[in-house]
Amino acid sequence: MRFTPVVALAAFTASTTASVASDRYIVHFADAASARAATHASQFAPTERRLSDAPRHLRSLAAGGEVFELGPDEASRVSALPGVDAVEEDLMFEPTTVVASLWKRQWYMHDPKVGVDAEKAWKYTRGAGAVVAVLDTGITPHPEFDGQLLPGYDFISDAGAARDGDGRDADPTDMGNWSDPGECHSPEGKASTWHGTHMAGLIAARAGNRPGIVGLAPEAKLIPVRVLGRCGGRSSDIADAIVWASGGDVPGVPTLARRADVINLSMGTTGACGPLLRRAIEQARSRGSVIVTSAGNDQKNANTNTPANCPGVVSVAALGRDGAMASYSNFGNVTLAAPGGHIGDRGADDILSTWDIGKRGRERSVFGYRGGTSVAAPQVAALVALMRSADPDITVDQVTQQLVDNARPLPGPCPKGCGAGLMDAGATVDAVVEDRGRY
Ligand SMILES: [Ca+2]
Ligand SMILES: [Ca+2]
Ligand SMILES: [Ca+2]
Repeated sequence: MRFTPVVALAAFTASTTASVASDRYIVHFADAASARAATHASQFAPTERRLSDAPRHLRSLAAGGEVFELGPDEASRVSALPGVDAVEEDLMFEPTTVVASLWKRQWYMHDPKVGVDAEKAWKYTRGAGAVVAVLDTGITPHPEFDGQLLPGYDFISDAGAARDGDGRDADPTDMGNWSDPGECHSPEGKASTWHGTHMAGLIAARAGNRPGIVGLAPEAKLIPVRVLGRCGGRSSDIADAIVWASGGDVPGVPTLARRADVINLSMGTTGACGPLLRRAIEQARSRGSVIVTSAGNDQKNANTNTPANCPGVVSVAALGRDGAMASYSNFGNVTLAAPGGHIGDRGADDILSTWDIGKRGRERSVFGYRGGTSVAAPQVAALVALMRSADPDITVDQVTQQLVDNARPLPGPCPKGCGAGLMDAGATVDAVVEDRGRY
């Protein structure tokens, strides 16, 4: 007996549950007769149909193919039926900066090869109770941060670099770090990067809102700390901000009620780790804050880049979409690696996060791609938040040890050294939960 597509479609869709949401798919049939039979029969589907009761034919397409409403589970099985050549999703197109759900584009979270296995970690925790300080260019308003932010601070003491009219203040809003031609070692000038906003989204963009992304620790809280302005930031401001974010006293600035569990430093410059940064980092560690830094994008050993070369930090190299060390990444003296995408032509192989569309001042919240060791570090910082959420008593050194012990082998080559391997959120949080109370 030969099953027609219609009969076969009806036979298996009955076994799917009503809880499976239907979606639109384009079914390509092998011949006109199969198409006619399928589309004709589905006209007799009940008008008050429940979702996924039966495939519902919506229309025939001028370029060939029939639009059906199918559950996502049904689609793959329909494609295997006799008489069906192919099934494709009726994709939702929107303006390039905003799409309905961006989870599929967050490959760094779930790609089986080079992703960090967020979903396994989320079986245990989404970061509730943990606090992450992001020392960066500040923060911009974005729907992804609604309810996610704790009060931050602006540590930029030079008003010209801060662009907010004064020195240090309690408002860490990013005023833009664009440069005019000839400024900041840039002959052509540069657009604002909204770098801090991008880092913050990777850590704790909230879950559940659409359109949107989700951070690796969506229930953790963010402390936005502004230290990088026009042409960058000074170690004097950065060191004070590290002390402050870790709960220490900085003259003239209200002390934090609760120190950050982890401080993200996606920044660097060539040189040794100076005495000031060494002391600030050691003090922060002694108060229980883990320091995560980018390894740097200089294609050199990370021991040439500071703060990546400061004692006691977790330094993070970057992997490309293929799982090999990214061409720009520093290497060698690093703790581990995380997905970082590419640099240059920004696209789907880069790391998607929160952004603002403004070229100078902020204008409108959007999502955008960025590559670099900068975007690798916050994924590790978010993992530290998950670890502290799972076990608030885990020490700074135990955090580092668990990150190293549970990293997985690199999917691609890194001949000059990527530390312990690829960060693995699932395996690491699993191990922290397993070891809880055993230290
Ligand atoms: Ca200011
Ligand atoms: Ca300010
Ligand atoms: Ca979101």
